[in-house]
Amino acid sequence: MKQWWKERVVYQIYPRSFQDSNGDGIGDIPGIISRLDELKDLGVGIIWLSPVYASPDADNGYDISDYMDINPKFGTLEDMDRLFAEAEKRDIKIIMDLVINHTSDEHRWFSESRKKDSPYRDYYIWREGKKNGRPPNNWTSFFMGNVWEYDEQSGEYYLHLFDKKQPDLNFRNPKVIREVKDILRFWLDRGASGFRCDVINVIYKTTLDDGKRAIILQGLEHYRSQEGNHEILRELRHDVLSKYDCFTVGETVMVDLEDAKELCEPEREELDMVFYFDHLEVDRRISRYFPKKFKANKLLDVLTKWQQGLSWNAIYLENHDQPRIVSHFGDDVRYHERSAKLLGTMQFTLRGTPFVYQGQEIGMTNFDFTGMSQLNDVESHNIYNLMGKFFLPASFRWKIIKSSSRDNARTPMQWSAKLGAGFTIGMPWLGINQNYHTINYADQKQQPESILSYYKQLIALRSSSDTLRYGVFTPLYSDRHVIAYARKQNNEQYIIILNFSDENKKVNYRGDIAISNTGRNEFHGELMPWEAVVLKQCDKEVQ
Ligand code: TEU
Ligand code: CA
Repeated sequence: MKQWWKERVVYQIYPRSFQDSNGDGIGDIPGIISRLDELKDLGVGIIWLSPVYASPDADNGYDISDYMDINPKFGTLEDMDRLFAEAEKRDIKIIMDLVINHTSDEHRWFSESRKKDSPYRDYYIWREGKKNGRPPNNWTSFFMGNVWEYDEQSGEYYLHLFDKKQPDLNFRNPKVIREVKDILRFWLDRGASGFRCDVINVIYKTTLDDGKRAIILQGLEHYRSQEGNHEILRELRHDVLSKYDCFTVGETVMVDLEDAKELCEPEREELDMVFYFDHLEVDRRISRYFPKKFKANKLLDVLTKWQQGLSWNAIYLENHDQPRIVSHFGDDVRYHERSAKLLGTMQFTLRGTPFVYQGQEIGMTNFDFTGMSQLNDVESHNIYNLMGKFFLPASFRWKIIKSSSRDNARTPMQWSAKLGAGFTIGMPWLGINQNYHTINYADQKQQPESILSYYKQLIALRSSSDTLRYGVFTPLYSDRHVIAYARKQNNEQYIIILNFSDENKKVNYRGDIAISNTGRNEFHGELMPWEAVVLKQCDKEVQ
């Protein structure tokens, strides 16, 4: 079925790194407003705003202390209202980040909850330790270590799947669900068009029994995609979301295709789309922190599974938790521009709603930091320290962090070659990548051959083609370096051919070019290094 959120392109803003307006080195809401015209120009139709709520920023806003107020670093509720209005003027919708698995430990609910006899006690998950003085169970956290923190004040432990400053809410308590509904209504009434739902498939903990032994996320089987979780999603949809013209995309962790179907197939009436991680993990083992060799055919296998398995996909290559895609799947040294364009070509020719992360449209690369002291990310520090406990050498630990740290995606947006990269006139909260002199928005805006200009063309192409938005996906060919697939609808077909290598490659396709990252007009079967071509065939040519 056609839907507006299937036709528009989403752009993710990580507010603190997007645009500073007052020189304090932190991006803010007035800064976002000042860049709306640039987003419109790119062809963006929806903004996903990473958290802007009140927060002590232990995890950069993913630890919320008041869901109905704005972090003063970013502005005020009035600024937010102005952002909704200014975006609407430009026909840009906004979805908010809904972080409800946990709150900040500085949320009023949690301060109350620390008192044993408070009506808020049951808003969180409190347990006594084991007799031998050990924590209540053996679960391990997403950010490493145990999930339990002992609280002196009440003599019990509370559960936190993420940092200890992010206590998990208790979704077995109907009052918590009621609070969430109020939060949804609050933002929908103010102008939000939906939500990106943070770690939404782990909010319901069925039991607190010990988990079976596992290298990562011990205990997962007690809280991943549980029936109770599905029930809550249906309830939120039925009681609130269905009353508005809005959509949801769930960030769903550790999901396989079967899980994902249950979370987002339309007849389930839970979520509209999910972010899964399979495609980004084709060159990783166990987790993001353990790389292995990239093989293009493996990527096509994974894409095929999800393209054909779900009725609608959320297509993303980057977000604020992942290294930059041109540094990950591309070649950010020798073929920076061409490989960035190839990856964009892939993203806009797959079936699903495309999500572009800020800076991706200019090919921003991983950070150029040289040591841990330059990093901010809580997860990176936790992991670096944990590896230290296992006596891993510092050089090895740094190598792992350098390629996988979340700060790779969080360095400030490179708007121009001016001091501060056009992001700030002050001291940026996180170091700016020095390649802003050569990789920046202002220069690329002037250059018809730039990555930015190519993204505009890709977005325009997708917007003009029902086949590219809704057509059926079919894999055609793959080897270790090259993949090809088709998108087809009625009597029109596109063939997409991508060369993930720095060598020339031959394939058996010919035809007229709809778009290519080398600017060629005809294709006779030979690909240049990192070349992407999209062929268009009509009528009789299509079998
Ligand atoms: O991320 C959840 C998640 O599982 C990861 O991608 C996670 O960041 C981790 O790196 C796994 O290695 C979401 C948010 O996107 C992230 O920024 C938050 O830190 C996290 O939830 C907690 O709210
Ligand atoms: Ca600021």
